[in-house]
Amino acid sequence: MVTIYGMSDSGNCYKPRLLIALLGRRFRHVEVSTIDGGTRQPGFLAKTPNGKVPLLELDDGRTLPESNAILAFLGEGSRFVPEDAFTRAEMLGWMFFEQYSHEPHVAVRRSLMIYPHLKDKATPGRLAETLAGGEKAFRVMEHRLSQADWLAGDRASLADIALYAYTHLGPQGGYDLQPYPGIRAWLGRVATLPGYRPITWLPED
Ligand SMILES: N[C@@H](CCC(=O)N[C@@H](CS)C(=O)NCC(=O)O)C(=O)O
Repeated sequence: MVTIYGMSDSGNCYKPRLLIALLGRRFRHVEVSTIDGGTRQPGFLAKTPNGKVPLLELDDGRTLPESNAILAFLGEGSRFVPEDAFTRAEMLGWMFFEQYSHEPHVAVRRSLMIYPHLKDKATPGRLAETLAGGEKAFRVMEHRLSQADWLAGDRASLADIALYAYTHLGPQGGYDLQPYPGIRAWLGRVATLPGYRPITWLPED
């Protein structure tokens, strides 16, 4: 059984948990937090020198960092990876978009707003910058989701899982999702996929 080292309230760490839930598979969760210094412990850094969660560990000891790479590995051959090469590339395009144009604003602003230890970093300038960046990302998503049910192709893919994670947490970062009816309808579609589990879900053992 695979192990995921992760922080339970992190959107990046929720992505692989959600995919595994949708696939009906099992995994072991090991809580490693940025808040208590867990990601900077020598034992964790020995597994992943970049010191970030999530980290996937296989039974043979191999490790894989980067949430979207973990999605690609766990989702290989599943219904969440389009067979058509162009649609698959569109899925990857949205996953790269998530990491470069969405997460650095939407996830960062949420962290600035919910974690007391980051209060000093939540300057008016940083909050304004991340608000504008996040709203731009939502406008790009709305453009697609006002015309289509899913981000790539005509069914849910890894791109939807990757972008769902922090988009549905947007209000915690002070984003108003009311102006984006396409995004709101899509959030509802993801949340009704068979096997869906919320971010608070962790396996029992
Ligand atoms: N690009 C990475 C980002 C991972 C990331 O930033 N994780 C945060 C928690 S959400 C973290 O581990 N931060 C610890 C640190 O930067 O020291 C991914 O998608 O997995």
